[in-house]
Amino acid sequence: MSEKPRIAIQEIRQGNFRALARAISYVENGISDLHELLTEGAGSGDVAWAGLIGITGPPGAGKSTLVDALIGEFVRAGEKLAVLCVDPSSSFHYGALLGDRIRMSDWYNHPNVFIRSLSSRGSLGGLHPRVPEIADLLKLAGFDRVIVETVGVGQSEIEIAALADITVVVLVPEGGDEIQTMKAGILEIADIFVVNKCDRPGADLFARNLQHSREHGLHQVDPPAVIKTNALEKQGVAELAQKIIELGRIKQDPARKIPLLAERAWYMIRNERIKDLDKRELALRIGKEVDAGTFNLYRFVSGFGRGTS
Ligand SMILES: Nc1nc2c(ncn2[C@@H]2O[C@H](COP(=O)(O)OP(=O)(O)OP(=O)(O)O)[C@@H](O)[C@H]2O)c(=O)[nH]1
Ligand SMILES: [Mg+2]
Repeated sequence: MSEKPRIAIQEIRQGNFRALARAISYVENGISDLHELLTEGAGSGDVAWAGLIGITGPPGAGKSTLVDALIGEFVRAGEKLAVLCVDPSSSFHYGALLGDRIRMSDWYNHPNVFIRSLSSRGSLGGLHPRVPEIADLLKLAGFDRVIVETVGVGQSEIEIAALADITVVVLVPEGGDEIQTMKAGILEIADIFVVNKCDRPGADLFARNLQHSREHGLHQVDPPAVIKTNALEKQGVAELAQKIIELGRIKQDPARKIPLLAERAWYMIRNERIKDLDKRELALRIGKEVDAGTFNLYRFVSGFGRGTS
């Protein structure tokens, strides 16, 4: 059996982006995992890091433009930033297109900024199952914050909201109907609502309505902030960065962190348990039993659970 490729953590820590990109590919494609590295100590067990930021919202809301502007704020504050862009609907070609779009970022060649797109392969319409691990690798590599941009379709926004330390939902003034149809869970989980494209009519009213609905919503202890931005002109972006920094400090509190760590554990355990489940394989086995006239769904499932089928 060939050995798994080694993750060159020393080089990565020294800021070798090429080694980092390679390591992410290994993790993304399941060639290597970080378990050895991360179970050794400092790493995933580190409670006092609240730098995983999820940015989600409908297609075209201005998430990438906003992320670009946000990077500027954090870099000016002396931080190292990593950005992962996840496109749940990406076929191979669309994924490539997304990659090109990210490459147009102003920050692509900045030494303190690392930008990477991720496919959502194997994730049943949600996030790439290795996102928490990749975020931990980036943390280990010394990034102060990891921003994950997901388009708010499929399961990805629910998943990132559950996994991220801070969830930012980006909406636009025309998004009144979106609030009505927004997936259950997002309204409750969002830490910050951004009304982007506030140069467009209706932004003030929309922001006021959001403010109102959050005050009367099912909110946890802290109702989310509502911030208006014009990402193109970088208006409101400093305020957004400030809010993220402030919330990051609050969220380092271990008591607040435990439910989040439970979410991450659940996500990783679930993915580990289902990783060998393949629907085509199931169909083949079921087909054989149906042909033989012996098929019973419950017997099949319980037999499978015991690993005997
Ligand atoms: N008028 C206006 N246009 C904006 C603003 N922010 C972004 N845009 C434009 O909106 C379009 C979509 O912006 P993106 O940043 O690609 O949006 P996105 O949410 O990342 O899009 P997807 O990743 O495809 O879902 C682009 O043409 C931007 O130039 C804004 O504040 N005002
Ligand atoms: Mg985008």
